[in-house]
Amino acid sequence: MKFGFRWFGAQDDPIPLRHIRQIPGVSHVVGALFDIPVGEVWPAERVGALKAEVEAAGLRLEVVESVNVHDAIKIGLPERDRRIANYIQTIKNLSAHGVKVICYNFMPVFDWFRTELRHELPDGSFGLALDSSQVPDSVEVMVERVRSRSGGFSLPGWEPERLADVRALLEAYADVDDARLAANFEYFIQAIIPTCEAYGVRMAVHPDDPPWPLLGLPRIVKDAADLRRVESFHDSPYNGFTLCSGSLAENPANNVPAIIREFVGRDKVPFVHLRNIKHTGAGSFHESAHLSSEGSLDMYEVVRALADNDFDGYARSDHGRDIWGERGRPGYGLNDRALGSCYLNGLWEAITKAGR
Ligand SMILES: [Mn+2]
Repeated sequence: MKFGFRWFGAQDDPIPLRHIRQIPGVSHVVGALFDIPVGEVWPAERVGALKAEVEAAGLRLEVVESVNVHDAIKIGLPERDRRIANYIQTIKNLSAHGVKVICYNFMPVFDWFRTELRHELPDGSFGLALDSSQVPDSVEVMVERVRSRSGGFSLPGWEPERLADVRALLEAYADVDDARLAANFEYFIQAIIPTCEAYGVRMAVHPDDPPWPLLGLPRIVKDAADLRRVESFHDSPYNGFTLCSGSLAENPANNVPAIIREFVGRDKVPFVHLRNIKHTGAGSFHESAHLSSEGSLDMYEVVRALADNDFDGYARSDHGRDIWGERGRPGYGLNDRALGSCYLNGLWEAITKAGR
């Protein structure tokens, strides 16, 4: 397992690379070019500059999160072929600089969804939370709520430019049901995977977060059955998954260790996100510290499922809380994600050594 840490770039992340370099066990940065509009080509020289910056700090850049998929592709508009051609060029440009894995998602409109970005926990720390009773009827209210509570950061998937007319965007999805979204997903996968195979870049779709429909929008990457359908679009190690323990576990019916065993066992998982959540009611949860004792997920079983299947892909600690007075990017402060990295590396060492 190669351990990484998500970083939002020197312009937009308060955490310097030299601090990431000091987290024990972390050797990779999971990065992106956050300023390139969705659907445009990532210029090769910009990718090369990012890689050089990361390597100058003693870290590696082999996983990109995310190259987002343009809404025209998800909706199936005539413009999609041009957007797919751009995506294919981006895959080639990333490959030219040694990127091995692209994380992405196929969620309409919203990449992730929480009602609270600064939910106070009993120990005085703050984490993200979704309280299903607090989801507003109006998407404009929701967009404004996220914007005003983001602590001044532009949050991926909630870019103000893209959501400036969120009502029109939602209307564009009016005829896109589960079946149509799945057909558009299959069209995209069949178009890009031959390039991925030729250029050695593995696609890794992130599960829907949360894994259920919201605001009338379909969700089609929610559970093991959905993952098997995605797999069937083009059966190849290059058409794989970012198994995110927290996103999948938000639905208590998802058995996360079993999902890991199934898909890692078939070599379909180049990348994992490891975090814990605590269920607080039907359709409601808050994010917690990474330890099993702090949430609803047995993280020992999650890491053991990876180790038992000789997982040799990339991992990172997912969302952390704000602790010790840090006011970080929501979910992406330094301190708690660093604690999570150490805990997860400790589980990995204990499990893999005991198995020898
Ligand atoms: Mn995740």
